[in-house]
Amino acid sequence: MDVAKVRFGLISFFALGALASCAETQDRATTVFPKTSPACSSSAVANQYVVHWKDGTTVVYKGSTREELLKTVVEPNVEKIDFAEQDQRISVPKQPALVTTSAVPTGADWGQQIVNAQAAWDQGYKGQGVIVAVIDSGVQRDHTQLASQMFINVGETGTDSQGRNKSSNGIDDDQNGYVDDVSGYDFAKNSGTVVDGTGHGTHVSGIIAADSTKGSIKGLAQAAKILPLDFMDDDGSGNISDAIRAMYYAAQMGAKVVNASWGGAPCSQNLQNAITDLGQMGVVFVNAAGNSGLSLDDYPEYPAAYGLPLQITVAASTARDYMSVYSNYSYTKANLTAPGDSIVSTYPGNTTRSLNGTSMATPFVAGAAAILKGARPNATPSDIKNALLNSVDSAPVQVSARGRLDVAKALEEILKLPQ
Ligand SMILES: [Ca+2]
Ligand SMILES: [Ca+2]
Repeated sequence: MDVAKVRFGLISFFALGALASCAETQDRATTVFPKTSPACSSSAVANQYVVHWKDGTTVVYKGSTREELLKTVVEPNVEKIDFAEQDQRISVPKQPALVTTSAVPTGADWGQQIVNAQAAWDQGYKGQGVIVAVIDSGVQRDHTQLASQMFINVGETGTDSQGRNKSSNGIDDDQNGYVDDVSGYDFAKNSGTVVDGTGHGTHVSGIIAADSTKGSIKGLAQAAKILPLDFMDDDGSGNISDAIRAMYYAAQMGAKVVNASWGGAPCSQNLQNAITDLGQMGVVFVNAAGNSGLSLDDYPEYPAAYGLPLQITVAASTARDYMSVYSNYSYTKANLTAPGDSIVSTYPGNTTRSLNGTSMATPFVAGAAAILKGARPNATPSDIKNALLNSVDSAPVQVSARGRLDVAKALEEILKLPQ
C-alpha cells in the first residue's frame, strides 16, 4: 500500500514536471517566434519565415504555416534560435519629384561641393582599404566609372584543378558558403551574377566611389571598393530576409560600411538585431530616412525609425540647406542631412542620370564614413558616427545633429583619434 502510494506520487511528480517543461518550451517558442501582428500583416510574405539562429546563420523557410514551423523547427530548437518571424517585403523609396520653388542646384556636382569633399581628397583621404557594401538593386559592375571600383573576392578568381574559371565553375571555391561570389552576390536569385534591374544601386554606387578619371561623376571615396549585394527584384522590392542575409555576408567579407538606401519594413526584429550585430562587428550601417515627407516619430518606417545607437539615418537637404520637402525627418531618429536633390551619378548603360531622394543622400554619408574609416582604420562605428554628427554645418533641418554633412570637418574630427 505504502509502496504503491510512493509509486503513484513519483509518477505524478514526473508527469507534472513533463507538463511544466512542455508548457515552458511552448512559452519560449512563442517569445522567439511571436505571431505576426495585424499592423505587420499587409507587407508580410505568405508562408515564408526568417529564422536567425544563435550560431549567426539566417535561414529562410518557405511553404509552411506558422503552426507547422513552430512544431517542427522552433519548439525542438528553441534554445538555439535567436528570433523567428514572418518574412516582409521592402522596397527602395519611390523617386520623389522636386518642388519647383526649391533652389536650383548649380553644377552637376553641387553635392560634392557643398559637403567639402575636395578638402578631404586634397589631403589624400579617399577611403583607402575600405569595402563598402551596397545592399540594393545590384550594380552595373562593368560601368565605365565603376568597373575598377568593384571588390574582388580573390578566393573565387583564377582557374580550378580542371582548368575552369573559378568565378563561374558552380563551386564555392573559397568555402564561404556562396557559389561563384567573385564580386558581390544576388541574394534574391542566389547567384554570383549581379546585374542592376532598376538602376538604383548603380546610381548609389557612383555617389560612393565612381572613378572620376573615367568620366564626369566624382565618387566620394574613390579609393574604397564597392561590394554589390542585390536583394531586389526588377520592380525594386525584395524580401527582408535577403537583405538580412546580405548584411551578414557584408560583415563576413570584411565590409566596414553598409549603404542601405531602402526602407518601408513595418516590423522586423531580425533586421533591428542585424543592425546591432553589424555595429558590434565594426560595420557602420547607413540608411535612408525615407521619402514620405513625414515625421519618423509619428509615421515610423524601418530601418529609419529604429533610432539605434549604431545606425546612421540620413535625411535629404537642398542646395540651400533646407530640408527637402519629400524627406522624412525627426530630431531623434534622423541623424543628419546630405544632398538629395538633382544628384547626378552613374546609371546602367554606361550613362549618368539625375535622381532625387534620401536614397541619394545616404551614399554621401556612406562615402564619408569610408573616408573616415580609411583615415583611422581603428575607428569604431560609434567613433565614426560621432565624428559625422559632431561636425555638421548647422542648418535649419529637423535631424538630431541639426545640420548637413561636412566631410572635411568630419575628417578633422576623426583625425583627433590616435593612429
Ligand atoms: Ca564562395
Ligand atoms: Ca566558384
